[in-house]
Amino acid sequence: MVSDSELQVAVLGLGYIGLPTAAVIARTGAKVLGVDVHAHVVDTVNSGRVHIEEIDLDALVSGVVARGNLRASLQIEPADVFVVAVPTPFGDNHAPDIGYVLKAATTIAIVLKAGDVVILESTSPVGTTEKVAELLAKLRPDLKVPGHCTGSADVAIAYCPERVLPGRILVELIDNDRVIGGITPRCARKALQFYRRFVRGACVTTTAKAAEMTKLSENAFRDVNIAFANELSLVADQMGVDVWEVIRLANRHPRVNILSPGPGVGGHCIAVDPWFLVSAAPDQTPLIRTAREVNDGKVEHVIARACAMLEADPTVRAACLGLAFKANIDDFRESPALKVATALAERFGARVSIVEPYASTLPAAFDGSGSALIDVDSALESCDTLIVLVDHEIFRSIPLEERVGKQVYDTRGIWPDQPHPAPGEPLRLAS
Ligand code: SAJ
Repeated sequence: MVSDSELQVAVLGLGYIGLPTAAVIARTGAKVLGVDVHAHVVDTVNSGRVHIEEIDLDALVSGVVARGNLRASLQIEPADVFVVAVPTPFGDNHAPDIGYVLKAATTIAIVLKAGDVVILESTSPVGTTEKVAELLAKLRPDLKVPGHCTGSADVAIAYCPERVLPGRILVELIDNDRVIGGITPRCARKALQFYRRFVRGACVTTTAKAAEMTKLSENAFRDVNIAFANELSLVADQMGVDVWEVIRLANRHPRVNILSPGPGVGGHCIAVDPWFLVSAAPDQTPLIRTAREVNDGKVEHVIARACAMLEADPTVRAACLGLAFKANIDDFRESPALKVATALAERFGARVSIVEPYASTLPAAFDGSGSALIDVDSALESCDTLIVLVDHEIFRSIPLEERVGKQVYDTRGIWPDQPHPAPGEPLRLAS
């Protein structure tokens, strides 16, 4: 393969995965072109700025853009390696929609040449990489495409799922192990050479299908385990037991590691990807489907519980703490906290205030509700009920003396020192 400074890479999709990936590759000295369909994303990146919040990403992007190693465009250009990081949402009946992936492949086909490597990183249903190969073979009959030719193929096609955690993306892009699945073993080896340029973790090769299923299995594993914790929180509440204490104690067992209950599962991965397995094999996935239903059901449970608190006393003024889908990030996609807060705002209007340090204005879903965005200090002064929906660090650090006399519904278990409820008094609900 060519040297770092000569390598041309095109990253299709400059979102939460594509932009950090493009910037990390650009830092190795490669010339990276980020391709996106949104003009404002292209303009923002070309001016050295970022359109998403991620630790240290702004400095990295501004540096690689200033050095001329990263630029963005609406148009594809020839490259040696193409990395596809576009969304794969689900449509009706939770069926995955790989339309953006196929569109990206169609775009790549315009400039694809012998020797190029095409890598799909988007979370995808099993068999998607083969569909990409099939499409490229159809669009470029002049090239020998792996799986669709005899002898050595002209191009390599592989699947390598991203595995990074929002908030730690730049660290995990380098340190995490990568699973690289080729349409053929040769494809996997070509892609492996590329990842070795910037990945410190181990790079393990396999087939494209096994790599696709590995990614889905990782997120389904987490979803099932969170569902277990969420189910326990309902049981514990029913029994009048503190679920957080039970989990802390159970986790002292050397082979038990229960995750944390919460108001439901959000984000664009764990709440979505397990459906790709369910939709492909509905009869074989009762556990994975039920876990999804338990986690989605938890949001409804929290809404009902919080509504009951506000209905029980019309003088109650509540603050919803957090809108993000998890702690210390500004990402509200599929956020259970957002769902709970908007449901409460819609129903109780100005009696419900919102605290979200990662937002400068309330999302449009609150328009016309009468709810206001306030800061932590105002919430502690003006609200007698605190509904914890996100475990942001700033909420965790509110000391007990500032919570005295307040009714607390802590769906994240951030305040272990919160007094246990007096009989009949719902001071510390977990679920
Ligand atoms: N959550 C709980 N309890 C827990 C852990 C998480 O309620 O004990 C909730 C979070 O609050 C959040 C949701 O689950 O609403 C998902 O958060 P997360 O931190 O578990 O995962 P994501 O969506 O940020 O990132 C996941 C990661 N996958 C796994 O850990 C297996 C990440 O490594 C993947 O790269 C990412 O999905 C992805 O893009 O697929």
